[in-house]
This record gives sequence, structure tokens and C-alpha cells, in this order.
Amino acid sequence: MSEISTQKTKRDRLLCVSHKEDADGISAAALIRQAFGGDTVLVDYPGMMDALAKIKDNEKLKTLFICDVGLSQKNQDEFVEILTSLRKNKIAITYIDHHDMDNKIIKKLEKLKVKVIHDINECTTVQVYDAFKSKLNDHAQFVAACAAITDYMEDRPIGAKLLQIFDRQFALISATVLTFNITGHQKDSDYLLYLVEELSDSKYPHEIPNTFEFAQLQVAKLASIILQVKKSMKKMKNLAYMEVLDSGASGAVNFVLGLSGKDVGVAYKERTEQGIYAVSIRGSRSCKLHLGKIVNPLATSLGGSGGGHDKACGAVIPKDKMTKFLKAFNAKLS
Ligand SMILES: [Mn+2]
Repeated sequence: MSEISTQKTKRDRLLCVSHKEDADGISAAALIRQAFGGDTVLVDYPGMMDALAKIKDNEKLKTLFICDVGLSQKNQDEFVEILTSLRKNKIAITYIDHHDMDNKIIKKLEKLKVKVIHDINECTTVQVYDAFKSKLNDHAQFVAACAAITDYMEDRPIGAKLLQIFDRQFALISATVLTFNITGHQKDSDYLLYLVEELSDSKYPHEIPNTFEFAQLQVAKLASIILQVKKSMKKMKNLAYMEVLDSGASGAVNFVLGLSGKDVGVAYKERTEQGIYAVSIRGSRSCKLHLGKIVNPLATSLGGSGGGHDKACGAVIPKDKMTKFLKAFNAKLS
């Protein structure tokens, strides 16, 4: 076989499904690609189950990695079902993640002989680095350190060690520029896959054309969001919230949290087609509750879904249930 057709076969045989909305998911996909080659499929939470279900049609697939997509009460059983049928086709599966996860589901996956790498104390990319470092080059440490920064996990044992290798300011600006290029290109899948390729090729963010210029534009947009948040944010006893109209909810939510002085901030935006809200939630340093664990069952009970970390999580809520969600969430925070 020629080199090109060998590569193409390998692409068909090995696949990494990873989270497309932040630097941890993109970087995890990049390190899997550097270590194993293969193809990448990037997903967001609303689209992840459809993407996984489609994999069943790929008859050549032998190896599957699933990175940085947390499970919720809403989708965890379907997730096990899909992986059960993939395992029947003898596909080797590795699931790598750091979101809060039902122990029963971990047991079910392990029973299927899915390799589960799951630690809520390190970001996904750091776990990918740690598991496969013998197959990765030195630059992978930098990619993992940047992912840890963007997931607020650069103070964890392995994440901190990786960050120490590099100049802190150099890593911070690289991680931040990378993040702005990811959040600003959510509708451009080709660009996100290009980022995966460049990172796996050991490029620094500043070596990828126009990344700093693009980040500058994004920063200017954020500055204008500050003004909008000040104008339209509303407060309840235990949280502040705001409907976002023309930017992303995740871009506004930290300002809602910070400018309100509350311990919990909520920002939500209508998804264009479906009559549902995409909801972003953040907790302050002094917030002692695990917000992801509260939001997961609450969103499910309202016909949506949700979950995530203690101080950063998200949900999808039907439009007509949003007021109910805010009231119930506020009540659960007292
Ligand atoms: Mn992550």
C-alpha cells in the first residue's frame, strides 16, 4: 500500500470524539492524534449522542477514544447502550473525562471492558498526557498545561507540575489566545479541526496565523458585554441571571457572576432552532455547593439536561421552563 492509503486506512480505524467548546477538549483531541493518529470528531453537548450513534455505521472502526464529554442523568443510560453495541463489534474504547460521574455508570462501562480514565481532579488533557506520555513529545506538556489553565485546574498535582515547566505568563497568554480562537469559531468545524491538527503538530498558538488578531477582536466584544450585563442582569436572593441575545452565554456568565456580587451567576441564550435555552452557570470561590450536582437532576426534571463541575456547569432547558428553573435553582442554593 502507498503511504497515503495506509494513512487513510488508519484514519478509518481510529477515531477520537472530543469536546469542541473549550481548550481542554480540543487539546485532548490533539494529544490523542499525536499519540495514535486517526481521525477526530468534535462535538458539543447537544450533539454528542447523535455523533456517537453515527459511529455504529463505521464498519472499519477498531479503536475509539471519547474525551472531555461529561455524562448526565439524561444521557448516561443511552451512552452505555451505544457503547455496548460498539463493544459487540469488538471496538476498543477508552473514555477519558473529569466531570462528575455516576459511579454505577463507571462500573457498567468497566464491565463492558471500556477503559475508563476518570479523575475529577485533573483536566482531561492532563489525564491524556499522563496516560500516554510515552507516545507524546515534549510539546504535549505545553498543550496539557494550557488546557489545565483554561479549565481552572492548573493548581492540581499533575497540572501544576506541567505548568511549572514553562514561563507562567507565556503559558497564560497562549492558553487564553487559544481559548478565544476556539470560542469564536464554534460554528466553523473545519477551523476547530485545523487547530487540533496544528496543536498535535506541536505548534504554539502564536505560530498559527492570525490567532492573536482574532483574540483581540473577541476581547473587544467581551468589553461590550460588560456594559450589557450591567444594564440587563437581574438578581434573586441566591443568584444573578441574564438572558443573552447577541453573544454566547458562556462569554457573559463570568461577568454576571462578578458584577452581581452573588455567589452564583447564570446566563442563558436561546438556541436558534429548537425553542430551548443553552444555560451557563458559574460559582464564586466562596460558593460551597457543587453546582453541577444540583443542576443535573433539576434540568432533567424540567425536560432538559445538565451537569458539570462544582463551580462551572451548564444545562439545556426548554424555553417555557426557564423561569421555573431559575426559581427552583435559587431555592436549592439557600
Ligand atoms: Mn474539560
